[in-house]
Amino acid sequence: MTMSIHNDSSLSINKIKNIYHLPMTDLLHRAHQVHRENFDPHKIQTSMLLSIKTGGCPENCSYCPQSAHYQTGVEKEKLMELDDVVSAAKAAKAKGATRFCMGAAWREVRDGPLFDRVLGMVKAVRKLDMEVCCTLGMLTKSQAQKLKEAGLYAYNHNIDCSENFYPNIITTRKYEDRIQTIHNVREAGITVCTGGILGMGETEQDRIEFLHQLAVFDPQPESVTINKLIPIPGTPLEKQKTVPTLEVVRVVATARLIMPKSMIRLSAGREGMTESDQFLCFFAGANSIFIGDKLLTSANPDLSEDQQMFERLNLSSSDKVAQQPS
Ligand code: SAM
Ligand code: DTB
Ligand code: SF4
Repeated sequence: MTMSIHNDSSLSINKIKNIYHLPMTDLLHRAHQVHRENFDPHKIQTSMLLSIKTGGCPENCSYCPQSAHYQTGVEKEKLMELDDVVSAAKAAKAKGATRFCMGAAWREVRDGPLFDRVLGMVKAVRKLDMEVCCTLGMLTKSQAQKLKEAGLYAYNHNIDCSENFYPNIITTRKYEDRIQTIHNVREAGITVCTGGILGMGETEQDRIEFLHQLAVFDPQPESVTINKLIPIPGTPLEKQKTVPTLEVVRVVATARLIMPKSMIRLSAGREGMTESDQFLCFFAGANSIFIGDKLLTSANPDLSEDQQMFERLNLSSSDKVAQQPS
């Protein structure tokens, strides 16, 4: 059954628009208040990413360094071996990560030995007592079920932007395909991590519709990922202008108000944001980041820089690892 994209909800697009356009002082005040009601505002979850299968992806996502459609200098690599992934996960844990996310540049998962190897990775990382997350492209219901049985805690699958803006960015798959995978993940009992990218040329209306789509998932995603576009030379979006920080803050604050219990991850694009920029995002309700000097293929701030930022802002890494959903 294909689920509808917009289900019934009292959270109308207009209501979200009114929140998004509140005077900044009121928006920040309200978002921070809701943040405090639901979370410890001094705690930030730290996750680490590993690209287990890099480059050569058949999709044409206009932002992506790993798409085979563009010359970005990212070399195509084979799926990593189990032992190397386990070593990387142990190193991530030693650096304070409580969540480990394995990413593959695949359009979709195919059943067979490679998927079986990924299932082995999930099982092995699960034993290290971290939240295990994967982002592998589209999944069927039975693949989602197998990942769940292997111990997967979360699956990341981004809607990226509004449905209307989507065809400007990707034409090798449909928005509905993404939504369907998210439903498959949810049905298998895996927690949902989804979000998108700011700064791809979208309008404010697109951002509001994007936020609306995230908020009307029922239940709402446990984790919402907000990326600031990293413009990659060789991709169609290489010349995009940087999004002003206050626009990122507006999106984070709106997300916090309409999804009060979701973790909000300030993801790609922290490199180049000042400490005060990031502080505003944390104040507005962001409570998770990726640590380590590399995201999947692009740069992220050094761990020591983040540690110093945490000290100066009196933040600490949340040590709690969520219970596995039943
Ligand atoms: N292939 C899988 C998929 O598309 O779901 C998993 C990996 S894909 C790289 C994960 C997410 O990274 C994308 O959905 C996109 O939101 C984000 N991303 C990729 N390139 C980016 C960039 N240049 N700037 C910001 N975010 C980016
Ligand atoms: C997400 O929303 N952002 C992360 C994670 N989910 C997988 C990935 C960001 C990728 C940035 C570009 C790169 O490193 O290749
Ligand atoms: Fe990149 Fe994922 Fe799109 Fe492939 S499907 S081009 S890895 S974002």
